[in-house]
Amino acid sequence: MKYGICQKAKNNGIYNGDSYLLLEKELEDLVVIADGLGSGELAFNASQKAMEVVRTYQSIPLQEIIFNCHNGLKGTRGAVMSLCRITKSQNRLSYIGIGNITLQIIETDKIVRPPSMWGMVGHVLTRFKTFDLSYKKGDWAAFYSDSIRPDFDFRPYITQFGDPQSVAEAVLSDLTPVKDDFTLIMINF
Ligand SMILES: [Mn+2]
Repeated sequence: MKYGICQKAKNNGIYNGDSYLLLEKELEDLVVIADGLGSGELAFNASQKAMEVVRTYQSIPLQEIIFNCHNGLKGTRGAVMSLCRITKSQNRLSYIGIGNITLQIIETDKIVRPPSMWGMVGHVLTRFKTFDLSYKKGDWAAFYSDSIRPDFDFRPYITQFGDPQSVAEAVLSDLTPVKDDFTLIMINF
């Protein structure tokens, strides 16, 4: 399993309001993106706070991590977030997305895009659920913030570039100048 990651701040800014975390362990990986509301330093602070909370609570169920983030982000701008726990021995992943943020699982014959729940972590959190999904070796996944359209087609990039870091860099290059803070995590399972 291989990861590729690219980030870029809107307008070449100093602060990217998006933050991400990739915690790779022997049995499970945890992948997280938070997009702080708005942009600039306050958005950065909110999404960094989310990463701090996730680090602290990384081993508990995803729903409980979200609740802890919701409490921890009170008093900040708030953030939309996606969390994914990948259980490598079972080729399964569980996913929660809150707000305008996307996961695509790209298989040879189809693309699976589990829906995000409405809300803003730190401000409004209503009902949400965890999606349990499976993948096969060789499948791809793309996690990203809303600088990339939810239905963006990564397949031509995968075909052309083949490894996750090159794919992420090529997508960023094509979307530059980015209209919003950009974060893309590509995974080749
Ligand atoms: Mn954004």
